[in-house]
Amino acid sequence: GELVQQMHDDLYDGLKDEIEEGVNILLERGWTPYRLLTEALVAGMKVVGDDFRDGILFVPEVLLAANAMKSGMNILRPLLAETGAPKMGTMVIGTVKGDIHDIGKNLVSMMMEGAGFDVVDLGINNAAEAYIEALEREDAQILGMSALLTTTMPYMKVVIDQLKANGTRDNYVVLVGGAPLNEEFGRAIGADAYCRDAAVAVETAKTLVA
Ligand code: B1M
Repeated sequence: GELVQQMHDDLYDGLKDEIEEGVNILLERGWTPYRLLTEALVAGMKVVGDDFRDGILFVPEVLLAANAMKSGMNILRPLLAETGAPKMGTMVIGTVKGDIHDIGKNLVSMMMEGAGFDVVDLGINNAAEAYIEALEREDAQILGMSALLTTTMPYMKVVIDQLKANGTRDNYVVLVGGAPLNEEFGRAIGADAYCRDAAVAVETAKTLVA
C-alpha cells in the first residue's frame, strides 16, 4: 500500500533512517521478512536501476540507495536466519573479479542461511583462487557466484574451468546468478544452474545437494 510506495521513494532518495523505520513498521504489521524484502526493498531497487540505466540517476545517488537498502536488509538478516531449519550443507559465495555489486549476493546469502545452509561469504571482487581456496578450506558442497556486469560475467567460466583443470569440478554444485545472466549462459559456462533470484537459489540448492 501507501507505506510500500513511500519506501520505494525513500530508497530512491537514499534515506537510510526512513528505510529502517519502514522495515520496522511493516514487521510490526506482521509482514514476513521475505515479503518485505521482495515487495518493499527489491522492487524499490528496480526503479533505481531503471533510472540509473536511463541516465536519470548517477553513481553517487545509486550508492546512497544501495546503502539504504543494506540497512534495511541488516534488520531482516537475523530474522531470516532464525528459522531453525535443519543443517543443509555449506555454500561458498562471492561476487566475481572486477565486480563490486553485492546486494543481490547478500540477499542470496541471507536466504540460504535462513534455509539452513552455512554460508561463507567472500564478498566482492573474487579471483578464481579465492573461491577454490575457500571451497577446500570449508569443505563446501556448493559454489555460488554473482555478477552484475556483462563485462564480469564471463569470469564465472574462468573459475569453473579452473575447477575442471584441478579435477575438482564435480565435487561441487555450481550456482550462478545476477541480473545480466540467463539460463543459456549458465549452461554454456558449465554451471549446474542459473538462479533467477534468491528464492530460486535456495530451492535449487536444496534439490541439487540432497
Ligand atoms: Co551498477 N550497474 N555499476 N552499481 N548497478 C548495474 C548492474 C546496471 C545494470 C545499471 C544500468 O545500467 N541499468 C549496469 C550494468 C550494465 C551492463 O553490464 N550491461 C551497471 C553499471 C554500468 C555500473 C558501473 C560500471 C557504473 C559506473 O561506474 N559508470 C559501476 C561498476 C562497478 C563495478 O562493479 N566494477 C557500477 C556501480 C554501482 C554502484 C557501486 C553505484 C552500486 C552497487 C552498490 C552495491 O552493490 N554495494 C550499483 C547498483 C546498485 C546497481 C543497480 C542499480 C542495482 C543492483 C542491485 O543491487 N539490484 C544495477 C541495475 C540493475 O541490476 N538493474 C546496476 C538489487 C539486487 C537485489 O538484485 O543484484 O540482480 P540483483 O540480485 C538478484 C538476482 O540477480 C539474483 O538474486 C538476487 C535477488 O533475488 N542473484 C543471484 C544475484 N546474484 C546471485 C548469485 C547467486 C544466485 C542468484 O548465486 C547462487
